[in-house]
Amino acid sequence: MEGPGTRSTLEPEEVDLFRHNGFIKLPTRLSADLVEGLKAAALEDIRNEVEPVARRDGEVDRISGLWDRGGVFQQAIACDEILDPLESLLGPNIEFMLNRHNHIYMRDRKSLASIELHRDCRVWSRNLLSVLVYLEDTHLENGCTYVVPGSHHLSTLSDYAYIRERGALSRGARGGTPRKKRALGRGARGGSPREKEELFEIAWSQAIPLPMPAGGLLAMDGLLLHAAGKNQTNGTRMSMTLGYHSADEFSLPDDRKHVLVRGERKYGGNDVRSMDRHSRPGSERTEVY
Ligand SMILES: O=C(O)CCC(=O)C(=O)O
Repeated sequence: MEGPGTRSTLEPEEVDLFRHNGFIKLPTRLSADLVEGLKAAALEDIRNEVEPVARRDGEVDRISGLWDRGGVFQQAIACDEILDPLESLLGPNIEFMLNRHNHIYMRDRKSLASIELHRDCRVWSRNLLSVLVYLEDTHLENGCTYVVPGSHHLSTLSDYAYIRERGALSRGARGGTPRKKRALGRGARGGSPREKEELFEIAWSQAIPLPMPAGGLLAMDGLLLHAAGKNQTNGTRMSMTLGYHSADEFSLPDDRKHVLVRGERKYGGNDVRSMDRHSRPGSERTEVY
């Protein structure tokens, strides 16, 4: 039987598991050289505070805008180890998102980033595929990722604000800044404080930890509830978060928030003037369905 790293595409069973559970550990891994290159480049940009960055207590703990940093970052974002298995989930045409994720976190004991359960997008109609790239071994002690399997199917969580709100409250209690309250989706369960508490407890009680090796790759449905664990060691826990979409028939050729990293864009919206079965021979018209 093939081991991890020897197969580059997903088996149909893995695609089914992804759809069912909302996540899949990819069979590929980044090479040790690429991981070391990424860590070195990230640490240098952190040291030199190369913008855009996020800070905690005045210290840089996240570098953003990875694609625009070029070099080893772009190499990793568009590498075969990520895009080959992604083709099994997204098809042959793949775009990288510049306006979601596109960052590297360096988490230490003090880090509170993404430790609340959250979704990476709010509704299913414009979902994304998140890929977590681990630059160090992650385990229970240094805060591996937690996921709630199947939670991407939960329509009652159509607005995850209550989960975040509850998380923000607990974060506030520990001295952080509570997030601004957001309105719940119409008809969503979890309106009362008690219901919010219940949903939060249910979600966390079903969360499972996913230890991953350095270079390991985790693909998640953007609606899956997940969180980073808390780093309880004196070391760091570095990971890169990337977002991908299919380049589908609605993808605009001049979209400046997405970069085509594999295949092609073939725009097929109804505003394209074309001859088709609805048109009279010799005439052109815009089809609107
Ligand atoms: O690093 C993790 O385990 C989760 C990261 C995450 O949720 C994010 O970057 O949005």
